Parts: sequence; structure tokens; C-alpha cells
Amino acid sequence: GVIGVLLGVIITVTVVLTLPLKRTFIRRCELFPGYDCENLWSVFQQAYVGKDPCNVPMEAYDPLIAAAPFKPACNRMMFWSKTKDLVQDFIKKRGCFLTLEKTLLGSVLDDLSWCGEEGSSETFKRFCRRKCENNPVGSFWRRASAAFADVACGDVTTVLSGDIETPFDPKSIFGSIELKRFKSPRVRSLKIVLVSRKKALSNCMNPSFQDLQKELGPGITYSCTEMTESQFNECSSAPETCGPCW
Ligand code: CXR
Repeated sequence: GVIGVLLGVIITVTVVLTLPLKRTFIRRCELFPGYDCENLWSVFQQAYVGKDPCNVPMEAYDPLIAAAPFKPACNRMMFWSKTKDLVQDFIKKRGCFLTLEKTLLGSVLDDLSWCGEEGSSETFKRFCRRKCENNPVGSFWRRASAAFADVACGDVTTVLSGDIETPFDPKSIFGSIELKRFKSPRVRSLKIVLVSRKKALSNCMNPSFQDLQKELGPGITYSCTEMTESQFNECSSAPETCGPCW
């Protein structure tokens, strides 16, 4: 009857729309022992399901962060801006550094897209527009980045791009959120690794680093090392220790 057809439609919609994302989330989550992945999925969904995809503020993910808090990894935390693929390749070989994408929450959602819709209990994976500030994906990365930076301690490393004229962008997540959360004396110093792939367009004298120092506040010092892409990659085959290559 009508109810059967309706039920069929609801099940089909769920299978086609929600399941692929959920499956990826759970599969990636299960690589981390000791977490209730089904529960994390349900806490995650509550942040955006049934909501206007332009109206998901970063605070919507507070319960998710609380359910899987970040643990500090002093001297081993690595941040980046405009260098994601470089850092990803580096991290695969030089496992001692910890990026947000290697943590449970960062890894389950890495490279994924999701959103809900008002009046719907579904998760959409495609056709999620990202034009507005408070979209579900952007808000998640801002919230997760803030929490990850909050636990930073010791010497912190950031990999920036020498292929652009302004390697420190105060409007990026790194510049507007992560950097501002580093607190002295918990964080001692910021080590900038400025990596150029082709012809470098900027170096460590770049004026944008004066803005960076201002945001960093007086207690934390920064240093900067220029590297080519191949020098940076050579660093990834250095010993297993997190000892400096820069
Ligand atoms: O400076 P941002 O990089 O805006 O953000 C990078 C920093 C990193 O240190 C990382 O900890 O913020 C965190 N982070 C991610 N891990 C991440 N993964 C995917 C921030 N954004 C992430 N994304 C997506 O890529 C987000 O949609 C974000 C874009 C990063 O852009 P950019 O290279 O300017 O908008």
C-alpha cells in the first residue's frame, strides 16, 4: 500500500544518500581502537542534520570534539597552510609528526563533503554548496583546527608555501584560528618551514611574517627555514626520531 511505498522511498533515500558517507566514517574510525564509532557518527550527524547548510556554526561540533578530544603531542605537532599534499606525502614517511588529518576526527572526515537540509534527516554527500561561511564542512575544520591548536605544546612546526607571494595568510585557518591559539609558555616556539616547489616567490624575509609575529604575541618566538620541495622530501626519510631537519 501507500505506507509500503513511502517506507521504500525513505529506505532508498537513506541507502543512496547517507550510507556511503557513514560507511567511510565508520571504516576510518575503526582504525582507532577504543572509540564507539557508531556513537561518534550519531554525535557528528547532530551537528548539521536537519539544518540549513548556511547555518551550521563551528560550535555545532562542540559535542563531537568533546566525544573524541585531541591529545597533546609536544614538539611533534605539525600545521600547514596551502601545502596540504606536500605535508601528506611527508607525513606518510615521517610518522613522528602529528597533523590534524592523522587524528581520529581529522582522518574520518578528511577530503569528505557533507551537509543536511532543513526538514530532512538525511546526510548529503554531494551538491553541498560552500559559499556561505557557516557551511557544515568549513565549520567543522575551523572547530577541529581550534581544538587541535589548543593542545599544541613545545616546539610547533608549520609548513607554508614559498610558491606564493604571501606565505602567511591571516585569513587562512592557520592564520586566523590555529596560530592565535598557541599559548606561551605551553608553546615555546614556532618553526616555519617554507617550502618552494618551483621558482620561489617568497622567502623568510617576507613581510607577512611580521604580521605573523604580531599575532603570535611576545612569549613565543618563531624561526624560519627555506627549503626546496626535494630538500623537504629528503627530510622525510630522516631517522624515525622527530629530530629537526630544519
Ligand atoms: O590555513 P588553511 O589551509 O586554511 O588550513 C590549514 C590548517 C592546517 O594546519 C590543518 O590543521 O587547518 C587545518 N585544516 C585541515 N586539516 C583541513 N583538511 C581539509 C584546515 N582545513 C582543512 N581542509 C580543507 O582545506 C578546508 O575546507 C579548508 C582547506 C584548507 O585551506 P588552506 O590550504 O588555505 O578550507
